[in-house]
Amino acid sequence: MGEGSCSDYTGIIPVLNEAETLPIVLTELVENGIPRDRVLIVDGNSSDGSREIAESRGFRVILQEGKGKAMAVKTGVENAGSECIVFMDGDYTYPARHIHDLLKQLENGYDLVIGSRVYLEKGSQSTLFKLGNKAFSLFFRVLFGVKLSDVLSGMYPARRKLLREVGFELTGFSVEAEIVAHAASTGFRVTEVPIGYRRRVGRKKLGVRHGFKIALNIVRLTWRYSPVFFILALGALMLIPGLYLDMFVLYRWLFYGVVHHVRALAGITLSGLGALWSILAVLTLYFKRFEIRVLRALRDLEKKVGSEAWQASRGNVAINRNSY
Ligand SMILES: Nc1nc2c(ncn2[C@@H]2O[C@H](COP(=O)(O)OP(=O)(O)OP(=O)(O)O)[C@@H](O)[C@H]2O)c(=O)[nH]1
Ligand SMILES: [Mg+2]
Repeated sequence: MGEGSCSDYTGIIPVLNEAETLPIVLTELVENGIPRDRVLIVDGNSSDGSREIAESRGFRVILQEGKGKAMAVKTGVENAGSECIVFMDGDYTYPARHIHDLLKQLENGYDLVIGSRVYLEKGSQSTLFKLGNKAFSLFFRVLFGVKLSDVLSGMYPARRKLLREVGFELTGFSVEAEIVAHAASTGFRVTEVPIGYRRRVGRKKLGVRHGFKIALNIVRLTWRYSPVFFILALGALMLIPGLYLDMFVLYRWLFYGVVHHVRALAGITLSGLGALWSILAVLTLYFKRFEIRVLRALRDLEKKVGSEAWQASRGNVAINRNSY
């Protein structure tokens, strides 16, 4: 692997009414060696003076298109001029000291590096959120075969090439999940690095409502990235009433000598179809993962050719055409 340095990067911070925390976030960035001109604040039309706070400290602020964090991320990607982009929230929950370590992994050939929130400050994450995050992680493991522990993290560097391919169609707080789903399902290299996470200052914006939205978005992502699996998995649900009927018929026959012909037929049909659908669903998963492996190999090859051609154009190495 290896695809060029990230010395030129943009730090994108989506901000909506973060006047309380933005000053310490910006100070922390500078203290950690992040130059002001590498940071792009994407404002969601804040009414608390967040925009003015950032501008008065010499940071570049742009107004997002549309509404919601996903659209803010999209606006940021469209306005970032660099190949490497790193995202961070403006609520002082993500320590800026991790930025350089995360970017290093991009330089090591990854396309997306998730800052996995492992070192949690007490009270920084609710149980509901942890459950939702676990559900997403399981979803990514089953569907795409990637082992990630914090797909909803708001601190992650990524290559612009990947981000430009994302549709940004999921509204709400699942923009990160959409980026990870696109990366994992189309052969981009994804990894994670453990980071710290602080308790939010001020009122938490995530609630039970967002929990439902996250669940709905898992369904939408499955439909989008693996529709055949989705249909077959739904069909596999026939196994539950089918097995119930089978057990009932068997029980009545064994203990009471009563034979339920119609229920037996229905039970066998449902459980048979359900079993068949389950097998087909597992097979589609297998083929999906195979497709991902092929795409990943192609992307790796593309990077290798690209970086060698780039080096050759600088006169450093000659392209060895026999090496593929
Ligand atoms: N531009 C823009 N930024 C947003 C919008 N919604 C949230 N943000 C910012 O996105 C970042 C993450 O939002 P949070 O509200 O902290 O979301 P969260 O971290 O998932 O939830 P909490 O647990 O409440 O912190 C923060 O910097 C917000 O200010 C929006 O609609 N537009
Ligand atoms: Mg937050």
